[in-house]
Amino acid sequence: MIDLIILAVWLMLPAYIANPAAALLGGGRPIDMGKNFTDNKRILGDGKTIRGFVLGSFCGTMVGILQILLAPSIAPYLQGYVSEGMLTHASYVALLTMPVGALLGDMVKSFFKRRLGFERGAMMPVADQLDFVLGAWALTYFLDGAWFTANFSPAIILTVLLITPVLHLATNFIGFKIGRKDVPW
Ligand code: CTP
Ligand code: MG
Ligand code: K
Repeated sequence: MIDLIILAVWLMLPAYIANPAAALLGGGRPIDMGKNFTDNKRILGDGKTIRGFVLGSFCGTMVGILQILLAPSIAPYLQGYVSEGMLTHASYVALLTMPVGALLGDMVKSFFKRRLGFERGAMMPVADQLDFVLGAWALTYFLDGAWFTANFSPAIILTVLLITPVLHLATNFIGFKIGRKDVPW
């Protein structure tokens, strides 16, 4: 089981990094330029900024590049935990699609949150925790389906769906404690 968790975190890391990086480094001009949708509510809201999107994607991609560079030295320690070759079968497409897809998924969720009347930052259980996972998977599947299906077995997908909410809540709690988030979710 621990092997599944290690591999799930390893595969998801560029997407996982994108969110807290956007929270730490985001701010400034909102992506929706402050505009309202036809329902007179904000299209996305002030929580989705251009800087957060760009720097969050950048950090996720940088972490993915580090992973590719480190994989050969880490792989021997994980022998027996993850199947051979897993850590070293890199996708240069996924380096971008995992973090960018994660933040696109987060944006799509905010769009629907606003339509449903949730204020910026209001908690929407499940959607808040899995938005970026679904976004990362969708964009990656679309642009590098071969890599996606080779790595994301049903067991890994289930593991990611189970561990992500826990990891997400833990990260957000830290963000709240250090004063980067107004709410602990
Ligand atoms: N953030 C950003 N740009 C993004 C995504 C996030 O600047 N594209 C920053 C914002 O400061 C945001 C914080 O990260 O407030 C936390 O992100 P998230 O929880 O996704 O946003 P919320 O403020 O909760 O807004 P929403 O209700 O729309 O999800
Ligand atoms: Mg939030
Ligand atoms: K989020």
